[in-house]
Amino acid sequence: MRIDVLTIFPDYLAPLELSLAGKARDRGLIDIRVHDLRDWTRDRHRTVDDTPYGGGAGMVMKPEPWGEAFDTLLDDGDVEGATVVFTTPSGQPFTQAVARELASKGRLIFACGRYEGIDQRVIDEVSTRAEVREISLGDYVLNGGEVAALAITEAVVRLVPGFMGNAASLVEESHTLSDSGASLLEYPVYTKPASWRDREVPPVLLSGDHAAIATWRHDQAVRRTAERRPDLVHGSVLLDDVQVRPAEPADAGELYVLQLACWVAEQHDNPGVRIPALHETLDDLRAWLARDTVLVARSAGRLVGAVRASLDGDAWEVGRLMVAPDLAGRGLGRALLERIEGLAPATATTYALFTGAGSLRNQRMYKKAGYRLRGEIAPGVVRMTKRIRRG
Ligand code: JD8
Repeated sequence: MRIDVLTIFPDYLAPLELSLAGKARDRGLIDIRVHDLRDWTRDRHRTVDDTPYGGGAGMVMKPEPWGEAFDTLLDDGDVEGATVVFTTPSGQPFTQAVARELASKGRLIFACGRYEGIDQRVIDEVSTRAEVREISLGDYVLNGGEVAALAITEAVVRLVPGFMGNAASLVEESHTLSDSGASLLEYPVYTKPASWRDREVPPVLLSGDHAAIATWRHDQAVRRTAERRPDLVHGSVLLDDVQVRPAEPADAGELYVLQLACWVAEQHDNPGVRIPALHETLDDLRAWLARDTVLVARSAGRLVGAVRASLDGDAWEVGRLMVAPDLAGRGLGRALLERIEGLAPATATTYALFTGAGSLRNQRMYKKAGYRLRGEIAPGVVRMTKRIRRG
């Protein structure tokens, strides 16, 4: 990726040398070039600003230096098609989703304004010859666009393939929409010593029980998100006190009832299709409960969801994903899917499942989670798979 930055304060971007971007540059992953806008002025005072038409306080940045700077940078075609980013308080809010969009581009040109802003005709004119994004770092007023360009560059560069040592760590981050669509804040983290100033590390983290650690971390992330960022929890996994844990034999009875309730609804969407879950005995259920990896979700003691999985060759076969019908649509199914995916053994290369050909709502949820239809495996039954992304 090539990144150009246009500014009247080039030194403001010096941190890019130091940080992440600096390392990316050294590894040839990123080509960052910072340009002084005054290099495109023609008067001996290298003027870049003038009084605003219509009066008012402050100065406005003149169009000519910008126009000529873009003439140079946009004609310097070593990378096909540039995306020009004007950082401005009146721009689209910058988010992790926007960072992912920009990280997919071959070239970015940041235009950092100062004073009261840049003559609007510059944005309008550049929009005729390049993709233009106007992006704001946040709802507060800075004195110029450089800080935003720095922050956006850091958030984007670290998403560039090959940049982060282990891409897996990107998956778990805050604001990284999980496969379940839930956007959760990070769980608390700890390192040695286990005891510090009479403060202990939560014992579960020292237990080596990865399922329990995953459960604790998810619940901590859910709790933190609910407390600090309720705006992130629209309809998602935050059925306030849902606890997801490995199933136990004692869950069998409730599980059997929930299974029947869920698949009766499925039968409606798939008339004439033989649905195994509706032809199982309690003992059949007890058998796979003991054999497979099974998670259950409880809310206020009530069994509200469950999912199972088992390894078949290199496929982590996910199945019996169920959510109490009265709690559907809150993201619990997607969260359970995410959790059971997280328990896939290292030898698994693919997540796989099947659902009713008529179960369009389920198929939509699986597609949103990254699964792809792989055709009918029996009359009225479709298979969906997703490759496991690791590292
Ligand atoms: C570009 C000039 C200063 C802004 C009069 C103060 C972004 N999240 C953000 N807050 N502020 C900016 C930003 C501020 C800028 C410029 C970005 C160019 N200013 C102006 C309007 C009010 N002064 C930003 N991204």
